[in-house]
Amino acid sequence: MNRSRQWDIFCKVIDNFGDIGVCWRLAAGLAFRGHRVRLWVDDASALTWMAPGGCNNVQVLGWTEPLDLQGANLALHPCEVLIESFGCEIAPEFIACCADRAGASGVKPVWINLEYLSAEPYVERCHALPSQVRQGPAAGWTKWFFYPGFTHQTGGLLREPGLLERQARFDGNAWLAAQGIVLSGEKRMSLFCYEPSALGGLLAQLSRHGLDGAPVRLLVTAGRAEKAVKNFVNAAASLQRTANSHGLLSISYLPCLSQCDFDHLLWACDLNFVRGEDSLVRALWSGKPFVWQLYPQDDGAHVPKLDAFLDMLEAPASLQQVHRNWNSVNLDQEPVKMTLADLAAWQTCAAAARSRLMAHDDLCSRLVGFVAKNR
Ligand code: TRH
Repeated sequence: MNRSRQWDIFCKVIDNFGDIGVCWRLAAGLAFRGHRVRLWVDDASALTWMAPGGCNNVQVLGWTEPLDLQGANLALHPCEVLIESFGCEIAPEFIACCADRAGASGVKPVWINLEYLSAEPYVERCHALPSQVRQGPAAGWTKWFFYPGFTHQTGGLLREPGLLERQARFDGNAWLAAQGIVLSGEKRMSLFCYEPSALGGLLAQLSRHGLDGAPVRLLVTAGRAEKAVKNFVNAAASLQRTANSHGLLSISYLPCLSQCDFDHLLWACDLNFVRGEDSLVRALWSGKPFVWQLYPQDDGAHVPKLDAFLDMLEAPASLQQVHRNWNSVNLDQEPVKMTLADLAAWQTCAAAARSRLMAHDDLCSRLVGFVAKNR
């Protein structure tokens, strides 16, 4: 039985919502398992809509410079596990304070370096490797690399208990109606993306043909996706009909949703476009067909990352092609025309991937076990 511990998670919001999205989900997951968490974040503003209800036993603290250590009550609740998310470099005054306490008690916190998610082979090689801290007040301590991933030999994926039961009780039509979205038999697609160059082609295709002739309602998330869609709609007269729902494509723009409602959106749709890291995992757990846009890297590192993911997913050829198109790989290819038969094949693929991945322990459980072993 793993005992309750005090965790300190450090998060720097670089851009987008993935950093805070993952750290919040991790913090809430640990709290749910009976742990106490201090989440230090330099910009907590997204939590007002992502997690409006907060979470018992998660204390959100500003990552100010210098850090306000008084408010954290480290004397009463000393840090037992330290999480450095995505190479954010924990505040040195916090390390110094931990080192002071460790000197007095003889017990060092377990220091975890939480990395990005990938299905590439290096993840299994690098997961759980130690690295010696060479300088500063924590010289001689060990940092452990913890890589999320899709196999038993990695850190796993974030997944809360009771997810499938919650989904089984969910009523998509009622949820959409509560958002003010009333449908009349359209296929539903959600859109969470950056600015894919294939977006204009997708909108044109949907407005001309719908999905294989079936009308489509596109549910566009707030922020970059909304802006990208509006740019195309404003520039193309043929797309302006989407605003008043007269064509085969109609569009609804959504407000920022809580993480919980973001799941509801994915569950309510027939096809989901997701991006980054955390929404990809949620799309996998939804068991619905999805298309993933990776965070584009200047050096092209997202291309092998995409290939490894599609292999893991056992994606059929049409799904591979739509992913390559959506991520601007193989630009010489024709934009994919999606058919209802494709959607059915993608559904089979998504359901199979979900059941394979569900058989693995989730990331929080593996992390808690890892910490117990390495203390
Ligand atoms: O926002 P992202 O693009 O974040 C990315 C990735 O994390 C990537 O790894 C990183 O390198 C890059 O940023 C800089 O996508 P991601 O990871 O899916 O995070 C989005 C979070 O926002 C996720 O927790 C879901 C949440 N969300 C809501 O809660 N409500 C919403 O309405 C929307 C659109 C998203």
